Amino acid sequence: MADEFDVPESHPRYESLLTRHRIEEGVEKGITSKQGLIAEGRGEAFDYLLGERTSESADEAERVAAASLLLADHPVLSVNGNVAALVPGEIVELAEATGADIEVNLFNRTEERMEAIADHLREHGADEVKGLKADGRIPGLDHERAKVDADGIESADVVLVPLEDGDRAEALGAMGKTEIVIDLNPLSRSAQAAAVPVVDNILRAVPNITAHADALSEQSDATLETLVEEFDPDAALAAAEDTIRHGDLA
Ligand code: PTJ
Repeated sequence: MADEFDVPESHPRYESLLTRHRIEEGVEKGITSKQGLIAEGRGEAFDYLLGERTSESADEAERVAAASLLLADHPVLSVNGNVAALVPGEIVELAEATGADIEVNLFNRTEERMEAIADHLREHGADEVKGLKADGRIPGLDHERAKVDADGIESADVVLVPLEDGDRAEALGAMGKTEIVIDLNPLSRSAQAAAVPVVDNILRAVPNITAHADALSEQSDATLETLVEEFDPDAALAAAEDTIRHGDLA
């Protein structure tokens, strides 16, 4: 994908332009929904106000996200149309580093998009992609949005839900799952519902969670549990909101 993108890396808006290019291609390939373009624009505005970098508190949340995934009995990484367009290979690497399943789970679910995303993930190295059986349900949501795999998200104990709609993030939380949410808006209901809110661009967050997982892989469960227990999600959200409201954009 990126090879058809001819903006030089030295361009000051390189990352942002690459992101737009990937999302646009995602729409053209039938992976990303048109609403995904709007979501991308909203995310960019928050990223700009956050300084387009991983803050210290986001890095800490990413480390805790890695610890939660490593501790989980059945971790699942949920992939929607934006995630598939932006970080397909990086999601596969995170799944490998943490032993997680990958499941396609769409807000605007159609069988064509489900298949296109699963194929795209396989092209990027995924062995198994869940979500197509749809023999499980998230209680409290309407039919299409509630569809999950019984041996995937339905039976997961820890779920990574990046760029998620608030309703579904809350419904997954109500199922008793530990939710790790990646969302650039610290005020979104998804981020607020998360046990581990990661307020960072998914482009930076996913590879950084993988790097932390690799670094933590030899640690004892007790050490990982301490990291998770000491994490304060409200403090992480407050730090991000403070940067957005009072940060220095210079
Ligand atoms: O592919 P589907 O059908 O599952 O639909 C996916 C979208 C994203 C369209 C759907 O889930 C949706 O409408 O989401 P929202 O409610 O717009 O929420 C998306 C959130 O992701 C917003 O809070 C954005 O600020 C945030 N966001 C957008 N781009 C990024 C991001 N967060 C992290 N990294 C990004 N690159």
